[in-house]
Amino acid sequence: MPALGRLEDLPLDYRDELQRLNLVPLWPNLRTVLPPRVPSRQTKPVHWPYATIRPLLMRAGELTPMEKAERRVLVLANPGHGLENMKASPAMYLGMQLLLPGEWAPSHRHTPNAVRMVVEGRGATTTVNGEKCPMERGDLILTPTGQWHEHAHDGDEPVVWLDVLDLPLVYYTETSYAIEGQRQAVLPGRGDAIYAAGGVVPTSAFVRSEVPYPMLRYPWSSTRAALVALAENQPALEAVQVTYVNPETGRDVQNNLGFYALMLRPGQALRLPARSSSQVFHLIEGGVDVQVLDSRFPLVEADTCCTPGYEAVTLANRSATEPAFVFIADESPLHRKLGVYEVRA
Ligand code: 1HN
Repeated sequence: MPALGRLEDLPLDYRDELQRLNLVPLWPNLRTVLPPRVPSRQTKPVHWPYATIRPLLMRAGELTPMEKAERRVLVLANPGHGLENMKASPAMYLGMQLLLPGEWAPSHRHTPNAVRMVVEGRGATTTVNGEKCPMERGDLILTPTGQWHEHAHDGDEPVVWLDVLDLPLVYYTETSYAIEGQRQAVLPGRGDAIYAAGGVVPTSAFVRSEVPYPMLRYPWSSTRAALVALAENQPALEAVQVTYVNPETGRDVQNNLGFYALMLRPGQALRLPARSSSQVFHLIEGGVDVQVLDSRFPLVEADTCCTPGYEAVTLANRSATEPAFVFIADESPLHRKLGVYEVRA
């Protein structure tokens, strides 16, 4: 590729006049916005060990009452994007949220899509549009765009969960805002009960056509059982992975981010080929080494890490006798919509 003219090559008066008229020459910037073959990425591989987050989160519980926080969260920020921008990757926001016994995080709705992956504790619930979802370790709970949601805690130990939002994307498009609400009346009925069986969905046209997010809670016990069954029934399958889908459409549960659960067989090392999307890995059970570029992260339970797009990632189960279970989030639904999704061998 030939080198292109630089800004400094242009006479000062010409540059000044362009600037005054809000004009910019393309050629000095062309290779920056269109680099050869591989995009430039600000996303750095980052490991956030839970053992380092937890004491700081508990301290936040002492320092900042709910009334002063609304959501008591420590954001997992990627230094490559600038900490203040609160991005784990171009489109993903991550935060560890603490709710103490008796606390309530008030109802609101907003344009960004969110999910919660429960990390520790029992007794908390998230109510989404009137559906009260219990929160247990490994459960995935959706609060999609525009849905009222609030968190409550009737238990007796701290509850922590990982929030994953497409906030950076929604903020970037200047469409991010929230509306405060009232405490929700809890309605009867739970999507995770209605859709508990694979392969059958309610025939009712109402359920099938009118509810955009029919299932809001994906219990870990079911997801784990699905992975174990998949591993047993497809002994030759390399990537024992399931995708969290809308049970009515079979499509990704949310508009922009994709969510998956992966089981590594005892002793298994799995190479995920390079793909366009950044990825987030959160270890639910076991011990897994995550390797990308020059980084190797020895994840223990409740640890989280992220990896940039266009790089192969290898996940290795450190146990020779027990399986390991990983929650994964990525930006592939967004990439598919943009038409830029790719996997490279
Ligand atoms: C939010 O609504 C929650 O509802 C958590 O728990 C984190 C981060 C940014 C914007 C909205 C919640 C959030 C958030």
